[in-house]
Amino acid sequence: MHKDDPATLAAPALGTTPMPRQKMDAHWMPFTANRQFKQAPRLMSKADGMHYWTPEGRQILDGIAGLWCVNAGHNRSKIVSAIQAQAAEMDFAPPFNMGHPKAFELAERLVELTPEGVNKVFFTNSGSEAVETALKMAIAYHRVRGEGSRTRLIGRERGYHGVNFGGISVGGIVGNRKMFGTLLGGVDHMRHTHDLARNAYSRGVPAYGAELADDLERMVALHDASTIAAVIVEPVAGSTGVLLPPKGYLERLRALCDKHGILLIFDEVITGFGRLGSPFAATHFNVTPDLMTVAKGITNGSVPMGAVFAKQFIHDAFMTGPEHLIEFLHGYTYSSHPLACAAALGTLDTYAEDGLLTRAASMGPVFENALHSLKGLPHVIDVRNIGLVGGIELSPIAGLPGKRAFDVFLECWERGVLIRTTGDTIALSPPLIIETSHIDQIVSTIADVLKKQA
Ligand code: PXG
Repeated sequence: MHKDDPATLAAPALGTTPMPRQKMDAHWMPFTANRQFKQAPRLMSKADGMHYWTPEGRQILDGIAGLWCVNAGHNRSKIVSAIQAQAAEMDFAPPFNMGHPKAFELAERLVELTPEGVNKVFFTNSGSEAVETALKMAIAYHRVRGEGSRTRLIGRERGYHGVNFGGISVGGIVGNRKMFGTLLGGVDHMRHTHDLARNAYSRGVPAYGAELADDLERMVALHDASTIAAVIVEPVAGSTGVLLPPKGYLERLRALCDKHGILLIFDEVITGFGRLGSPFAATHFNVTPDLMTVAKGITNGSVPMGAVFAKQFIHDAFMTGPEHLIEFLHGYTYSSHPLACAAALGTLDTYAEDGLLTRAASMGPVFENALHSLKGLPHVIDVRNIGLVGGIELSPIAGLPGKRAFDVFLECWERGVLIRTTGDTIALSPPLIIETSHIDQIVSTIADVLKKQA
C-alpha cells in the first residue's frame, strides 16, 4: 500500500510501520453508536490478566471484565489450553439424542456450586437463550403437571433479560422494547426498586424498598395466581445501571412465590460465578430460586455458553410418558458445544485454584471505599456497590440523557481505563483478580475526568 494512500492511518504501530486503516463499512455493530464508533474506532487486539491492548500497543485497564464476563482475567492458561486441546480432539458433537463426556462432567461440576436442590443443568449459548429457555421451561412445567392455565410471566421495570422476544417482553428497558411491536402477550411488570430519595449512597444493599416485592400480590389480585407461571428478576440488576435489591426484598419475593405456587427465576447472567463474593447471588443472599439463568462467567467469556439451572422437581415433572419420547421439546444445535464445555471446565478449575468465587467478598470493602470517595465530585448523585460491582450515577446534561456518562467513558478510554456506561450511570465490574492498585487507577481516572468536566 502506498504511504500516501488515504486508507493508511497516521498512528504508527509501536513506532514501526503505519497501521492500515481497516474497512469498517460491512460490520453492523451490536448495541453500538455505529456512526460515532466508525469515526473514531476503539479497537482491542490483545488481552492478558487485567488488561487489553489496542492494535497500536496502548495498554487499557479492564474495569468491566470485558462485559461482566472475564471474571478470572484474560488469557488464563488452563482455559486457553482446554480450548486448544478440545478443538484438536473433537470439534462438534450433535447434542440431541447424543452426548459427549465433557457435557456431563461440566453439569456435575456446576451443580456442586449451585444452592441445595438446584441440581439440573440445561445448556444454551448465551444469556438471552438461557432466559428464553427458563421462561419456556416454567410455562411447560405447569402444563405437564396439569395446570396449563399458568402461562403469565411477571418481570420488572428496568429489568434486562437479553434481547430475544421473551427476554424483552419480561424486561423493562423501554428503549429495548419500544421498536419491536407487541412482544409476548400475558406479561406484566412489578415496579423497579431504584429510589434515590431514600437510598442514595447506600453501601451494599439499600435499607428501603422491601415492600416493593408486594407488587406481586397486586399482580395476583389482578390476574389471579392460577394464571401466573413465573416471576423473573435480576437479583442485582446490571444493565439498567446497577440496582441492588433492598434489604429483605428477595426473601419477600420468594415467600410470595411459594404462597401462590409461582416459580421464581433469578437471572444470574451477571451475578453468577463470584461477582458478589459467593458463587451466585442465590448463595450470597441465601434465597433459592426455582430456576437460574447464567452465561458470561461460565466460560470466563472465552467461548459463548449459557445455562439454566433447575430444581429437581421441575425436571422431574417432565419425566413422564413413554420413555422413547422427547420430554422437553427445546434445545439449540450448539447446546453443550464441546469447545464451550472444555472452556467452562478450564474456567471452573481456574476459579477454584485462585479462590475467585469468593474473592469479591474480601476485595469488596476496598472497592466500596474507593468508589464512595467519588461522593461530592461534580455531577455525582449516587454511588452503589456490592461485591465487585459498582454503579456511579451522574446527573444528566439537560436535554441530552446519557451524554455526560458517555463522554466520561470516552475520556477514560483515552486515559487507558475501560469502563461501561448505561444511561448516565457508570457501571464497573472488574475481573475478580483485581488488586488495590488497579482499583485506585480506575477510581482516580474517573475522578480526574469528572473534575475536568466540571
Ligand atoms: N440477562 C442479564 C441479567 C444480562 O445482564 C443477558 C441476560 C443476556 O445475555 P447475552 O449473553 O444474550 O448478552 C444479560 C447480558 C451491560 C451489558 O453493559 C450487559 C449485558 C449485555 C450487554 C451489556 O451492562 N448482559
